[in-house]
Amino acid sequence: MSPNLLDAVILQTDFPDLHLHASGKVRDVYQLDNERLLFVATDRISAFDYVLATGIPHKGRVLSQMSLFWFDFLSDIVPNHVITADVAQYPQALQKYADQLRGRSMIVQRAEMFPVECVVRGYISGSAWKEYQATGKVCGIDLPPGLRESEAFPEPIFTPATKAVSGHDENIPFAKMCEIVGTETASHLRELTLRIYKKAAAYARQRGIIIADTKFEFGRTAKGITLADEVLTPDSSRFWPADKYEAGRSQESYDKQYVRDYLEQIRWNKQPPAPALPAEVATHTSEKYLDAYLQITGHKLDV
Ligand code: PZK
Repeated sequence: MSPNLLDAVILQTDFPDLHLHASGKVRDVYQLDNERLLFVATDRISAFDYVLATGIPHKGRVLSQMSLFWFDFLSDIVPNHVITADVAQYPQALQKYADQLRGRSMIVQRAEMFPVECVVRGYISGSAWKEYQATGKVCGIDLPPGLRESEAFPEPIFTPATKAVSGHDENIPFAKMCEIVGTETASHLRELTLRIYKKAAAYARQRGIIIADTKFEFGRTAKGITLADEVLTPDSSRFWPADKYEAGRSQESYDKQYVRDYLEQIRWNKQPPAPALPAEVATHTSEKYLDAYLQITGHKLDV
């Protein structure tokens, strides 16, 4: 291990001869050739919509390895975009970056991505809770009266969204999704999303984690409709510790609660620049990600 854990953190990778394909708050995708992309998870963390100045040790590897676990777990339901995460099998041109890539990257099949986010919610929280309180519906779906905050829906609900120009997701009715991708594809994506969520959430629940909601991105490849991006990580989902769950109030985040509490405590105005975190907040948060990985997969991630 590095003498100082925070020194080992990768906030920004350095691949001078690669072409960026897409860049997110905490992960980046590079173009390799017409068929393949290189997907890289950094140790960056976002909170209250901004990337913080401090990285979280091991976070990129945890999220990458957790996605790989779920891709395999779900492979009986849906094909996925992963070609390999074994750096020794990467093209020669990437071998000089092996130390930056190991454990936090994968080579994926390039897909024709559907321009919709496939969101599924098993429990009512966040924007869905606000909307339900105001209207009795969530994304146009009628729900029984009397649901309490964080309560499970009678059945998980599919609430698609599109990426708005702001970068925020904009919920759309299922009928709008049908206009965007076609009725047949929309129905197929809805069915896949619900099946995947139910299988994963039942598994995670047995292992002490409630997956309250999550978001999938799919694309079309030679294998047909293919699961892409990252899957069922704390960044793409709400994970709640099951042993602290109680309906009727908001739930603590499995991974980011300590970060949010710190940012509230220092009374950050939530405008850039985002502050740094004290080392103990970063290391505590790192432990939460490592715990989530252990809880879900049953193995420790090597640190
Ligand atoms: C793709 N994103 C989202 C944005 C990220 C990821 N297999 C694929 N084929 C074609 N395109 C994509 C994928 C995947 N996965 C996904 N953008 C393009 C995204 C920003 C950063 F890491």
